[in-house]
Amino acid sequence: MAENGKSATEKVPAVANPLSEQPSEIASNINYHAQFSPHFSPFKFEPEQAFFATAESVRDRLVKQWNETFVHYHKVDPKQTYYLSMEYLQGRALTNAIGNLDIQNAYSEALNKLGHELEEIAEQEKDAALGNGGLGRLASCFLDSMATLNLPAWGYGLRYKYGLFKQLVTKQGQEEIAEDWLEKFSPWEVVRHDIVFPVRFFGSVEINPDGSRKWVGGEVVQALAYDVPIPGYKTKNTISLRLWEAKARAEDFNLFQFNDGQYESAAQLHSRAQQICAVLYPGDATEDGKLLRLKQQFFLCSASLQDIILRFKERRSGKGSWKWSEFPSKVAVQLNDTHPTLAIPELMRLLIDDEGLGWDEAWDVTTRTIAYTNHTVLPEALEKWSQSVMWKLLPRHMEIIEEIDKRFLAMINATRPDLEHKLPTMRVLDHNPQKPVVRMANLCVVSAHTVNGVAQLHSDILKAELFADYVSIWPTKFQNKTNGITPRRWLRFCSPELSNIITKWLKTDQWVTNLDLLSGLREFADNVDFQDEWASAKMANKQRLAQYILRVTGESIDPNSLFDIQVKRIHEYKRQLLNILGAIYRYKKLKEMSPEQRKNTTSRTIMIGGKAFATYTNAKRIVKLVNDVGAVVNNDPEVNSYLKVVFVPNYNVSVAEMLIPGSELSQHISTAGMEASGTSNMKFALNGCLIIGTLDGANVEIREEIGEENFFLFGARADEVPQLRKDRENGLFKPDPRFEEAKQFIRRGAFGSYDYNPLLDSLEGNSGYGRGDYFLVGHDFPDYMDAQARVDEAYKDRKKWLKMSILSTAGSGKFSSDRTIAQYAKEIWNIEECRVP
Ligand code: HBZ
Repeated sequence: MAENGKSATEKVPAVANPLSEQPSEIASNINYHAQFSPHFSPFKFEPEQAFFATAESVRDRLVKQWNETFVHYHKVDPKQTYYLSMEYLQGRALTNAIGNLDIQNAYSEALNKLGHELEEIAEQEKDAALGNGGLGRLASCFLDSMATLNLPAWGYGLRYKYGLFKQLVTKQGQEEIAEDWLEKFSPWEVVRHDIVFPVRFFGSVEINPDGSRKWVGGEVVQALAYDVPIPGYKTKNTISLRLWEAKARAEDFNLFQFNDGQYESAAQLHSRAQQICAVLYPGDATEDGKLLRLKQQFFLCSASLQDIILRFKERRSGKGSWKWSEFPSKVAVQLNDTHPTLAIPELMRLLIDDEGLGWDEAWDVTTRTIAYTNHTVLPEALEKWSQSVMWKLLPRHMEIIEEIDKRFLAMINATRPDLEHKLPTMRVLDHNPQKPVVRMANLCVVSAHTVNGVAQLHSDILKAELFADYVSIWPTKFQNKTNGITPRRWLRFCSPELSNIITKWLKTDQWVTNLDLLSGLREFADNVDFQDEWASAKMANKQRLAQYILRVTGESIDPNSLFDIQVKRIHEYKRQLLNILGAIYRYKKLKEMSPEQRKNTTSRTIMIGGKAFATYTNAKRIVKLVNDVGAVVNNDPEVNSYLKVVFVPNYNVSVAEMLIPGSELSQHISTAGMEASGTSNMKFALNGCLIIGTLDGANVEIREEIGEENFFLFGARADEVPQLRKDRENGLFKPDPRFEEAKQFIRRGAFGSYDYNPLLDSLEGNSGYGRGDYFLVGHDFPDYMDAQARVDEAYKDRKKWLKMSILSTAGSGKFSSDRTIAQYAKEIWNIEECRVP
């Protein structure tokens, strides 16, 4: 027996059938792993050891169906999609895997037999945070839907050693700590020692005697595959997320130098290779940082394409003779934003230089294979790479990009003289003499067969603005694919209480894979019994959240107050500043009220969470401001039973799974036209949380679906924003007195002595860098406060609020990533279900 009396037992456990669903057999399989897949000292079986042994026992089942999926796809040889993304925000995998395998109860019981609770064991797992925010989490939701829909599809990414940093919040504000998610190891990944591809950097281009070209020299790094299984919900299909790790070759270690005592230079190539996958997005302020980021991007593209081509050849050669022109009928490659754009010239290079195709044939194959998703219209996020850096790192690819640019130019000159004057902004290469760059978005638009935005408004803006000039050339190239979220992680597993009620009243659990069925809840929206059950499930989730907040912040919050949450990356366009200025105004008014007057207000707990990019000064000031406001408000005995302001530290996928089910109001308040879609808005609405928001991104469609009377709308519309900015420049903006009052309160030191003037100054003046209120906080403030007043009123009417909450969930069916992925499959990839028998 272990010291704590919990098993793993000293007896040799009976070798259980690893696929049995009997709790006792599962328990012995967990025991078996604790003993025979040892990672710790023997007979230790604390929650941490129990987690790893449990995960390994779950992996046993996954491996079986994973292999079957692979074999089946190989045999059927369907057209397959490859999702290329520099980011995946997977979060934890245990609860999700057990849930998708539909063996929750058996595992719960098995762990009880071993003296543990499943929930506690699941909390031992570290989040896999190989992404920054929405774009990375979207990729992970998509994988879940691809598997659930039995689609032949895989993800490709990088195996960063350090993912997104851990956020520590102190009196000084945010501090970033490296987070080593592999510190112990990940029980989910399987290293494929047989899957290794060389990836070249630098070097030069040689011309062969026959005139063909060859990229030679430079440095070569090995890409080694690590696979993570992605199980579908209640299906055998289990797909792969293949993450590449960079390794130097043994012969790159200079033994001679090492023996000579030159240890560092002996291992130079090894340490250079290790840098490639060391961190998610190294800061790109320095030249070195830029080069490393570009190396990462190319590393992902080259390794993935070599793998895809090899698989294509293997599968085709089993079927007799084949032609390269068939490649696009077997392979679809989706670029998650421009980060993997180098897949375009790399596929061209592999086809032309290695496979001997002519330009036209290679171009035809490439353009029919590749599709591109845009996730932002913010100019600073549109990738541009210096041509000189590109020539240095990827000389052959620059030749190919020049040729693509040249042919695009020739095509416009020959067929569209009316567009000639637009060429300076339409071309792939920007020949600005100061700093010539490659515009990655333009390269994608010119080369991809389909370009899509991620919500209707965003796709409309792409067509009307960013890519307007291309639309008349390729009118059918541009599509919309409104984002979605997986209903498994974001309702079924994160809120079992609410899920059970939904299943009970709908008399089916089919909604988990057919989310449109939630509309069936509408007929119960006024039913008192249903409302009571709904309210008690929400209350249970609020209590769980309150305990969590107490544990991580020391702040005790009242589950009877309105839980108001804004969690997302901290960015000026997302306007956390609008939220906190509203909270400050609320605090000031509460202070001015008599105790009697306060009793008539709606008690609120405002929670704000999110990470600021390490070098984004204003974002870090916002984090600090929220904390400083919390410190004052929460310790003010006059008001703190009516208002609390809490900064939730280290917001990540697992924290979201705790916050969202306990939320009642959530804020999605970006300046209209700036948030491409948003996806947390969908998660909140799905969990019966009401939204206060602008007409931006997917908010527009959420409001349409759940009904405008169930959405607290405020603020300028996207089409008004340019004129409002101009008016402001012309001195026509008249600030609301409430807005001035809130800012003055901070400036006068109500929240401590930290100098918030530079942050507040960004809201002043009519124009100028970091001034002139580019994000229209001042313009939208009065409308925002009015919408907040409507929230307070609505919350006082319990029945009305519950009805709105139910209708939010009932109207969320459209936002399942199953719907999004089914649309990609049909309208972009042209792939079909391939179910493992
Ligand atoms: O992609 C987000 C959008 O802001 C959000 O509106 C949308 O819902 C989501 C999914 O489509 N974009 C990002 O998350 N973008 C990044 O994380 C990013 C990462 C590296 C960059 C630029 C952007 O260099």
